[in-house]
Amino acid sequence: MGLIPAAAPKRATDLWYTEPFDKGWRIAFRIRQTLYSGESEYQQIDLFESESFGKVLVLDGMTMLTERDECGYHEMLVHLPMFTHAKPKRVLIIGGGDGGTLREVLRHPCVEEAVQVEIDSEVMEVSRRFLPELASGFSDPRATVVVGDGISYVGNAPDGSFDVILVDSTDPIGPAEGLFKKEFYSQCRRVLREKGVIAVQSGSPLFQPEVLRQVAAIFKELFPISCSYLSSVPAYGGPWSFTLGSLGPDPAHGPSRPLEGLKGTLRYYTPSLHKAALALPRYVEEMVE
Ligand code: AG3
Repeated sequence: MGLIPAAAPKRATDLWYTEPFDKGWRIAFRIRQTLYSGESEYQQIDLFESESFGKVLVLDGMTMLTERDECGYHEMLVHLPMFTHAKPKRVLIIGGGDGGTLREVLRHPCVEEAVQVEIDSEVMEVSRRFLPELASGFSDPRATVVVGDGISYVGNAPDGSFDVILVDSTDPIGPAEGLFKKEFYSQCRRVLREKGVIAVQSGSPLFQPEVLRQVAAIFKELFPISCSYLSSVPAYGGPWSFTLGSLGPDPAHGPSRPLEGLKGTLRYYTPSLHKAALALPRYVEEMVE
């Protein structure tokens, strides 16, 4: 016979993490449990278990991934360029400390070596500890992990030493700023082998249109073939853009090889989506033409 209110709160606290994408719009996740919070030499690292999107990794207050929708980001950053190339053997990953990009690269049996250059070893450690499914590639014998600055690594790398380069960076503020500049991309072009392909994350077309505009314009200058494409990542506010540059193969032709033979199961990328992702909404097309 108690007078318990119908909407009695189940817990005393109701914690939410929010990322403001602009002055009037933010994305929020209900936190079930905080798993890690610490400051590295480069940035603030937070990781929590959310109510409905699995674990969420946050760097400097910006959502990097959720377990539920990271496939929309990692599979599209990786498989579109990897299947555009006929047979990528040596792959360079800049950033991507959580390991998701490396995991996707290593699904391709033709890859002989994947070199990952990440500036913040603490992000990799946090991922190994709390996101083992994403970090699985770190222990693959084909993976070489370099803790260091991606810009100087590429600057010092020999001409024509990689088939595919993937840039999995944070937003262009803080440690990742230089990864969006023309000097860096032209060094990347130098380091690509003949018929090499590069793909980079180029920001939200909704909230960072100037990032996409700038990257697309630089790629157009530097690469004989270039294009931007979209994926859908709810944790980043909907559409997310990637920009690809190619010294030979045309991504518009779709995957160069059958998907059979790829290790594990994909959740997002398909051959039809490879082509479809290149079709842009009018407002995005206008940004990149
Ligand atoms: N890196 C790019 C995500 C940037 C998201 N930006 C934001 N939430 N403001 C993702 C890293 C995953 N490997």
